[in-house]
Amino acid sequence: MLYAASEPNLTTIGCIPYRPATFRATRWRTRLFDTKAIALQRTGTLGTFASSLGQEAIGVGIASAMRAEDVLLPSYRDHGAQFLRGVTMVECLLYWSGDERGSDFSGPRWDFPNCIPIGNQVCHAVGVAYAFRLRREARVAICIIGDGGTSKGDFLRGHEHGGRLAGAGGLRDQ
Ligand SMILES: Cc1ncc(C[n+]2csc(CCOP(=O)(O)OP(=O)(O)O)c2C)c(N)n1
Repeated sequence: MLYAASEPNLTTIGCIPYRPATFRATRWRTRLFDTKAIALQRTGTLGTFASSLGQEAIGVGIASAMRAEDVLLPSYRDHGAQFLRGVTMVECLLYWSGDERGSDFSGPRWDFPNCIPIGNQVCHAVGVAYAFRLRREARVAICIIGDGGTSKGDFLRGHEHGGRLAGAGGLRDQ
């Protein structure tokens, strides 16, 4: 779902060009990373980890429609989107090991860290979109949420406020 003052024209707002090879490679990298991370977690090396097995294309697809200056507000299974936007695997592993330096991304400096509380990222995304609007910046805030999150108050309030704001914000229910 995209909140926009007018119907967005994806060719004119300058999305990252769709490159099938990069898209496929990032999907596979995400799948391989996932397999390895789960193995590390099961053997006690990694504290915890939220698998994105089978839904890699969602994150990668969303990120491939974003521009570098847009802002991603990920949930805990959005590694594919983060990798395509330039978050490194080392940062991801640091984060899941409990080291917050993993959220200090060397690539997309303005992207948000993983949102663990279900639904909070929707309100954050609306706030970011509101800031863009006040600053008159042509940027988009995108958050991703699971099915269960859509029954949370934060989702409903964020959704309502985002709709009223009709600013530049996006919400993807995976
Ligand atoms: C506010 C809040 N309540 C409960 C939890 C515990 N919790 C972690 S994952 C999860 C299920 C979320 O399901 P869904 O939104 O469908 O996303 P999925 O994990 O299936 O991608 C819950 C309830 C949480 N993280 N945050």
